[in-house]
Amino acid sequence: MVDFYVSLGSNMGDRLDYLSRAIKALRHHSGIQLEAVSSIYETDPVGFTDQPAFLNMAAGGKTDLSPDQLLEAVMEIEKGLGRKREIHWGPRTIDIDILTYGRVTVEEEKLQVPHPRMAERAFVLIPLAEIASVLPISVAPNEYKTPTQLLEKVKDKSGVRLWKSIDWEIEFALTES
Ligand code: X6L
Ligand code: MG
Ligand code: MG
Repeated sequence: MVDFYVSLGSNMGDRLDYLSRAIKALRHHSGIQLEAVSSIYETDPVGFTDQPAFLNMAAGGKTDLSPDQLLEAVMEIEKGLGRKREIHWGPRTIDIDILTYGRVTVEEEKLQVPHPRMAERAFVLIPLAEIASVLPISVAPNEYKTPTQLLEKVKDKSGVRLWKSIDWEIEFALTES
């Protein structure tokens, strides 16, 4: 079993419902044990800025899937929630990105772990720091930084606002079953 973390985002339709359904799908996957979910943040779009605000969150747990199988699983969930790949960096019902998989580094064409641009993104790091503040993230060979350390270098965090605090009832249900 390996620890993993994902980042989730939605900026189309009922954003909270898409996030909830994605969490539920991860929780019900036989190869995944979800153990933590963050609060939900409303975030200004970055990259392609002319699109609606996102809701972003992070989640983590343990898995006996390989990195490729985990990617397969999250892509299946995205597909089931109506994810269409239209505009690059454009609006999406749901986006699930694998952030870390143990201390494993993956450098494949369709999968890079740790997520290569997570270190600069407040919309990824702020939710992640909430549930995994001391997680070691490989930033160079044999060099690890925690989400908290990475956040110190992010200059502008103003585009990330708390939208819904961790729902302790959901959190409890996650860890109980
Ligand atoms: C220069 C060039 C600076 C490109 C930034 C940043 C590109 C992020 C793509 C960039 C650049 C991305 C989300 C988002 C996207 C999300 C928020 C991406 C891919 N996904 N904005 N933009 N939340 N707030 O989940 O992350 S598109
Ligand atoms: Mg993404
Ligand atoms: Mg993605």
